[in-house]
Amino acid sequence: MQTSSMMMGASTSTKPLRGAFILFEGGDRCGKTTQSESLVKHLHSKGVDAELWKFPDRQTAIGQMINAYLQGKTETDDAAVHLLFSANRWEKRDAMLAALSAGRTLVVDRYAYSGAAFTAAKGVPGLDLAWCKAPDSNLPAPDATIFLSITPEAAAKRGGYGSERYEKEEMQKGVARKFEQLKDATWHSVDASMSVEAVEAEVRRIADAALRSCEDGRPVQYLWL
Ligand code: NYM
Ligand code: MG
Repeated sequence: MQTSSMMMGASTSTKPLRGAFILFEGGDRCGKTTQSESLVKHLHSKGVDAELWKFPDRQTAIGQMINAYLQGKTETDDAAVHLLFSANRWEKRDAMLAALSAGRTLVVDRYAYSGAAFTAAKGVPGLDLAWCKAPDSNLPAPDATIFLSITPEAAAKRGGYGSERYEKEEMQKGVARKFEQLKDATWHSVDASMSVEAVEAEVRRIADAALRSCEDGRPVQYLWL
């Protein structure tokens, strides 16, 4: 009896294992929604405590301002809206850290990399990549960023872009170039033009490795890496 409980104690450790922060990034129509939902289902099927989060979170007061802007219902200064996107992440920071330390894995659909890439792609004087990155500095960083890579031409063929702001081929090309400059140590580029199943297999491999690194005691990291 004593031996088995000691063994359990040894294998589970006193501090609960933290969850992993797995981020999906990419241009519009790259398959992030399909893949992030599929990954969460897969993790659940393996008994992993996992949740899907999405940025912008359009539910909050700040998120509603962002939503109105994306739908073209309001015009907002480019710098001001950039700071709203960032604030929309900051207002979730405490909940994010609490979930991770409670052992919950967060699968996140867009984050600070989208924030920097989309605003910097506008080419507004003064709003360069360094300026765009600054407000997100010190937010929790992902353990793995899965970048679903697809050419804007191929993405546009997927039933066309939606009608939201930014969903234009020219803009998406600029965004792709900015993402290229944002690659860091967390980055895993996956060819999103492959079949859904092939992308899923790659995604699961990357996610498994991220979960294992957190099990091995990797602490939460902070932007920018
Ligand atoms: N977007 C998203 C930004 O411009 N800045 C940000 O910080 C984030 C998180 O919002 N075209 C853009 C990228 C998308 C749009 O996202 C809405 P989605 O994933 O299409 O709902
Ligand atoms: Mg979109």
